[in-house]
Amino acid sequence: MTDASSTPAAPVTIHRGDYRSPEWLLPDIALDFALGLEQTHVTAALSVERNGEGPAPLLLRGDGIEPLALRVDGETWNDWRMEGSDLLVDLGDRRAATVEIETRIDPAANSQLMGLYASGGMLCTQCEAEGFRRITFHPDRPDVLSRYKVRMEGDNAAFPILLSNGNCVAAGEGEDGRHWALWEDPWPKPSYLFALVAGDLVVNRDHFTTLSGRRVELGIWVRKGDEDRTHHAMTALKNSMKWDEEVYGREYDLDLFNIVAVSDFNMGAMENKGLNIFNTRYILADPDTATDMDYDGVEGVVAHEYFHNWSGNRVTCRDWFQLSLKEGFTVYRDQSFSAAMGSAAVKRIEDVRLLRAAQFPEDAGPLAHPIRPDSYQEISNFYTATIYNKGAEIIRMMATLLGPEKFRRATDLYFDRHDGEAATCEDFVRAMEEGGGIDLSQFRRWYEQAGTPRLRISLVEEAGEWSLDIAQSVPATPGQPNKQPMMIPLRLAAFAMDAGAEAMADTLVILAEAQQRVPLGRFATRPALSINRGFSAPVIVEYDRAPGELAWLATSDDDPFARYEALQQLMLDTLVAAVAGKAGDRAPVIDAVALTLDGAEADPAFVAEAVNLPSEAFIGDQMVTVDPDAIRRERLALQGELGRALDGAWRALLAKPAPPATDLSPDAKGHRRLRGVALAYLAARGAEDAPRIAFDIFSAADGMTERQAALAVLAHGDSDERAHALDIFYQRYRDNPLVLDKWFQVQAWAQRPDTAAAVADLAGHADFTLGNPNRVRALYGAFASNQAAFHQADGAGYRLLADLVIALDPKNPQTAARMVPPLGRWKRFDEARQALMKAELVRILAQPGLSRDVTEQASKSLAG
Ligand code: B3K
Ligand code: ZN
Repeated sequence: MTDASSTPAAPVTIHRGDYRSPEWLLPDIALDFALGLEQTHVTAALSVERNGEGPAPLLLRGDGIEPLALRVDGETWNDWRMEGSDLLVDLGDRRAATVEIETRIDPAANSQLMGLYASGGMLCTQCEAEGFRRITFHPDRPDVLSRYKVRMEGDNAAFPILLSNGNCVAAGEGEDGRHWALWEDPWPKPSYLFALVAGDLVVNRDHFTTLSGRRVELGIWVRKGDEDRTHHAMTALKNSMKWDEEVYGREYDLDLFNIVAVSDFNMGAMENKGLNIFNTRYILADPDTATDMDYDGVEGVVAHEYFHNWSGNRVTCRDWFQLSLKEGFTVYRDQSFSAAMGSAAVKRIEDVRLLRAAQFPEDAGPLAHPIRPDSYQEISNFYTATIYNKGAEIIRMMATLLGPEKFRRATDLYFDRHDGEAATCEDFVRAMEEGGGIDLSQFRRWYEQAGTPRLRISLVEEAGEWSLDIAQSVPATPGQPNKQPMMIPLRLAAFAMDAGAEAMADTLVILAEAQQRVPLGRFATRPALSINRGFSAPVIVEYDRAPGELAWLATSDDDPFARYEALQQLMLDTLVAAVAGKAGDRAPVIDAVALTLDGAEADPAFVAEAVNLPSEAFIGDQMVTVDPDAIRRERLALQGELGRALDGAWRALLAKPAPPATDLSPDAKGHRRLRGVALAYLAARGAEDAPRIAFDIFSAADGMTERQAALAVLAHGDSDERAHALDIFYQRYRDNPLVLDKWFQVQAWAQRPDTAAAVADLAGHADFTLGNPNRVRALYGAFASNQAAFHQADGAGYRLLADLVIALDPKNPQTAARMVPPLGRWKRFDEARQALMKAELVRILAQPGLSRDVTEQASKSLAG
């Protein structure tokens, strides 16, 4: 149903330079909720104190709400007016007052899933970034911090569990089967960290004893029947708490830490103080329903939200332009945590793969923005791969520049200095400078300039002395035509291929100039170069290496990331040449993959990553004009060739029994991942028995990793087994929403000529709903990432996505806006596709009453 209270489109641009400190502070707030699914009555008592000198009225933001009553210091107050959806209260020359406001909301009608909303009979909140103003009138800006007291009352049968931030200090029975609870959070916080949950929930309880010996009660709250699927999340939570103490010296600061899992949620999870709210997808896991990747996702997101308790909550953001201050840093922290829990090398490969898949294209397109943007229309559109993942890379570079000890000193300084404050990115960089004793003046450009820097590298020799000539450039991006050189920490090594001996040990070079010569040393012969080891900087390196050199590095480099990179580059060069019509020699790729497979027993997860071909999208990113059909054809052809040439190796991997699904050790996960890759190669080679082998694996699987991998392989093909497996899967899991999402997803991923038509059919399936963001992402998100299907030449894919955006926008503008960017990549395609993509953006923009969210994304995408 349509959410009538959604904000109408009003493209007002907010500029970072316009920041002014708040005119009024709000040290204390008391909220009283009379809960009901269709009607919740809210009374907010705001204790306000004048901060500025002037007589400014109190500006309270609102969205889709009206004041039912307004009192100042207990007296009815008439000196107020509405300005758009905001409330201005004139308090005369008062310097302090208690302003009481009553509002009424309808959580069941809240399809935006922002503010207080109903999900499956329970009530929950999402306030970041600007959802609190949909509950009550409030300054709703992150630099206004308050101590919260929350009283809620509701029907005991419908809402037996009543939760909010902090500690429950009192509870009792009311009249007519109602009951109440009073929660107090001693830590001042911005409104975006407020949370409330009321529902019929069960709990998995545990506890954690902090470094200083304080006992913290832990609870993960879920719907009845789901409690057995919360153990992995609980272990991840306890491991995160311990890791943050050991690595950052950060202890938890309340006696209680609760997590609630909700099915209808716009993103992954939310770090509300002491009461994290999660998408069920990142809490629920058991071997029968969750893949190894799902398990890793649970661990990573639980850690991410927990780490926000310091990087985000204790030290929060001054304004939303500083979003990367908490998000980039927290992603860096969760990446480091996951690296410590499993294989650091594989985690780094995964993180870089994600950066290249999601962030590099964003940085090269119409929506490119610096990690600290200069302006926005709708802040929800800025929860991007740039803010999160590039933001994390920028923190990582500072950690690299400082080294572990100084980085720890600098983060201690940052946390201690800004504890309880709303800080800026500049505060963080200054703490890095002071703690690390280095000058980061030039490094600050990473916060200012959008676009992925490119390094053009050539190897030069003069009288036996070898050096690198490095030219760096940052491409023009919207609003930023001219760029300055960046400070780039680049890890290098050089090897003598003949002797197998190292010619230049791992070295950190700091680039700062547009053109720079980096001396390497005296070598007898041309060395093999290992560049950007560990992906020390988020840049694109252009350096021509012969297949022989790449093949040598793929097996002999001592840095696992560089080995992965070398093999991927070799594959990429081969594929890009093939797409351009140059049939090169496949032998170096086949030999390098074969040699890499020799290491399968020792490190199966790494090998699985390394031997997997680069994605179609990443191949497209290397081309001037993306040719989706040729890319699919050539990638399948190379996959088929590797399948044929190494048939025995793939079969050998599949012949061994799979590790039991309950074994979640890195080794077992690695073996399962490699078996999935092996099966895909066998199928791509067109082996006659491949569908049967895949179906056998599907049927015999004792867990979701193997089952889903086999189903995905079958979904690409056209066998009888395909239909059979899809049907079995559907019948078995039709009542499990998270698993049913996978059923939609594998079909949208299918590399088949009829996928766009299949997605159109699936959109009409009885189990498809626009009301659940997970389901929308499972079908349309997967489809938009299926390059050849989405870019089908007749434009059917573009039409499908635009139809979705138009249908979803009135209900859930935030999720609708997230579906727009794939249409914005039109510049990368041929003229016919460009015209079709732009026509869909024009059609979206012509919709009456379009949200601010979609308006911003579609108009910027169209402008290019
Ligand atoms: N901070 C939240 C994201 C909120 C998104 C609001 N549109 C989750 C996270 O990054 O941890
Ligand atoms: Zn976050």
